[in-house]
Amino acid sequence: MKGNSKLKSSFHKIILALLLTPFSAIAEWGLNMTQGVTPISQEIYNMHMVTLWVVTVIGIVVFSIMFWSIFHHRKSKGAKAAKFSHSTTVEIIWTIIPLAIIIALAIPATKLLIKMDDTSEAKITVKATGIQWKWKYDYLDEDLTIYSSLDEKSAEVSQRNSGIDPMQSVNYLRDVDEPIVLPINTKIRILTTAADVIHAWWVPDLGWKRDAIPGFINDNWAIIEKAGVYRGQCAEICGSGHGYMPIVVKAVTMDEYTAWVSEKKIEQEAKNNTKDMVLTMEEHMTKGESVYKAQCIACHQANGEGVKGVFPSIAGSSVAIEADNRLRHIQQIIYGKGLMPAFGEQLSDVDIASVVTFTRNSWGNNTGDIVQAKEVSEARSKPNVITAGDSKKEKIAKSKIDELARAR
Ligand code: HEC
Ligand SMILES: [Cu+2]
Repeated sequence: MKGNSKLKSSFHKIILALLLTPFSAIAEWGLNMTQGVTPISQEIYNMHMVTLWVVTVIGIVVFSIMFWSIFHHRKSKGAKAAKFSHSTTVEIIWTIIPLAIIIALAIPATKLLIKMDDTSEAKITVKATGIQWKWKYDYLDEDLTIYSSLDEKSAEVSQRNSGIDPMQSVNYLRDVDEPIVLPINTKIRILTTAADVIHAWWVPDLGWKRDAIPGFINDNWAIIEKAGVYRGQCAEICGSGHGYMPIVVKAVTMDEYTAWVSEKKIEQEAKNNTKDMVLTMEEHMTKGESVYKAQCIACHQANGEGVKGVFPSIAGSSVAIEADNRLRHIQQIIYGKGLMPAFGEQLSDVDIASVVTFTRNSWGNNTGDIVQAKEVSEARSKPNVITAGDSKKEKIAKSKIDELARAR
């Protein structure tokens, strides 16, 4: 008896504590949808809240009637069950009322959807291309392209046995090396597509998510009303690096945006003109390591050993050791191969020279080779030795099939 009342009083305390919990504390749990920073995201939020209240009221009404009926017409009170089975009036009522509620909700929701779809009169258009595993942004009005990859810190922490606690790493897997910079209070159209598999571009604060599908272009728009940094991620399982391609939008004033664009254009210009740079071994190793950490670590791992059966080891790979394979090695980075994406557009001649030099002289690959930017620049205009080998193989395979067919 005594134990029971104790239990009861502690139960009461819990209920009381829950009731007294200030709303601000509940908000901190982050259970609700974000309001975001665009007019559309705010409207989506409002629509969501209206719907939430409507279903809450319906829930309360329906369950109240149900529980009241169960309680007041219980057997112990001598209730006798009614014998009727159909009531046309009741059926009409319980069809009409929900239908009216649904229509009442569908009208504003449809209006909002149509508004979301209207990308006309955008001042700036950015094309976001999902690539395993990074984002490429083309500023179509500016002739500017940037690549946005996982930041070096997250890439390092994500390595097995990195010895760093991810919980202690600020913005772990939520940060990139090059955020997409956009001006505030400007209608921006964002096109989404992909180069390899299906990705999805999602920044919750902008209120929407769009699939990025190879061969298709989807579009959406945003007017960001508040300057700040907004984080998102790829929202479509796109392979083992799916969790390693975050999105970071940096919203700034129009002036800051214009300044950023011209700065990036100068950088881009400089990047396209590195073929005459000559670095020492030491400089190549430092630069190469940082390129490697930013671009290659997700697949080939920090120790260069890759992931067995998926991503080959560069440590000890004939491509990265043998003198005859220098061109193949360089072109592998330029053109990619199979699951390995092409880096030719993203990386400058000197970046590729450094990462090739670095991988030819790390993890026991002690070739002593130095590859300079000029060699990379020349490799770009030489025939692709990688696909050349492949088509030969294809031909051999085909002739073999022919041979087998003839033998039959
Ligand atoms: C998305 C994953 C991925 C990324 C990122 C990646 N690679 Fe690869 N890499 C591969 C795959 C897969 C292969 C094997 C390709 C094949 O032979 O079909 C490969 C092969 C190689 C090879 C040849 C190894 C061999 O023995 O065949 C080298 C060298 C190489 N990559 C270097 C790099 C460098 C340098 C970078 C960074 C600039 C890089 N890779 C980025 C997936 C990746
Ligand atoms: Cu993806």
